Amino acid sequence: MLLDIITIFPEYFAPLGVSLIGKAVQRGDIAVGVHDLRSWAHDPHKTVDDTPFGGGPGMVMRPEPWGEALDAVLGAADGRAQSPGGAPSAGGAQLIVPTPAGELFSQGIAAELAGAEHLIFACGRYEGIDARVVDYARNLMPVRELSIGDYVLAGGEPAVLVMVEAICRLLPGVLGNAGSAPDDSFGAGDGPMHGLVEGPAYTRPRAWRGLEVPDVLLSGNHGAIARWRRDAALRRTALTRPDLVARLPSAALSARDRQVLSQARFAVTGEDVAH
Ligand code: 6GU
Repeated sequence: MLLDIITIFPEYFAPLGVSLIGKAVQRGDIAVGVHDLRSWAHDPHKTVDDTPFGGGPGMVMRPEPWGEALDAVLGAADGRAQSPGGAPSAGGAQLIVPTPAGELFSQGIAAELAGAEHLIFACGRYEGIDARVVDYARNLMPVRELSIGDYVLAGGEPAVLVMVEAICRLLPGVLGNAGSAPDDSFGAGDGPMHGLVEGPAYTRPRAWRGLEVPDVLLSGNHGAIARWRRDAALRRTALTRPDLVARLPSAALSARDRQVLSQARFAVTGEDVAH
C-alpha cells in the first residue's frame, strides 16, 4: 500500500517510523511519502492560506498549492506504475480529507480503506481548505471527507495518524498476531465480538496484590472461556456503549446473551434491544 500525506507539518508524522507501522515500512509492505505543502507555494513567504471570502474569523487554505500538490503526488504514483505520461490520473488512488465536518471514521471504513492501493491524505489547518480543491479532486479519484469524532482538533494531522494506524494494522502481516484483528472491539467481520467492545484481559501472576484472575480463564475449558469472554464483552458494552447494544441485530443474540444483557439492565425485546 502506498500512503501519501500532504501537510504543512511534515515533522508531525515522525511516529510513522515507530512500532508496527514503522516495521511494515521497513519491510516494504507500506510505502509512506510525507510532503510539505509549502513546497508548492511559490511566493517568497510560501503562503498557503488567505482570508475567507464573505468574511469571518480564521484563514482558509488557498487552492493553488493543493492543486499542484495533488497533481504531483498523482503524477509520481503514475510514474511508478509506469503508465503513459500526460495529465495526472489516479490509478488506484483515493483522497482522504480529515475534517470535523466529515463522515464518522469507523472500523468498517478502516477495513474498506485497507483494500486500497494508494491513499492520499490532505491535512487541512486553519478553517479548512478552499472547497474547490475537493470538487477538483473528485474528477480525478474517489474522495472521502472523514472525522475521527465529535470534537475539534487544530488540524487534520493527528486524525491522519489515527486513521493510518487503524487502516495499516489491518494489512496482512502488519499485526504481530494475525489472529488479533477479528477479536478486536467492533470486530471487523463476523468474529465473536462483532459489534461489542472487548472485555478485560489478564496475564501472570495469577494473584497480584490480593486480586485474582477469574478461575475460568485458568480452566483450560475453551468453550467456557469463550462464553465468559462474550458475557464480559456484553456487560462492558451495556455499561459503556449502550448505543452499540441498541444496534445489535436480534439474530446475533442467543438466549444466554439476552439473559446477560437483561441482568446488565437492558430490556431485550423481540426485534431489537432497547435501553
Ligand atoms: Cl479529521 N480534523 C479536525 N481538525 N478536527 C477533528 C477531526 C478531524 N475529527 C474530529 N475532529
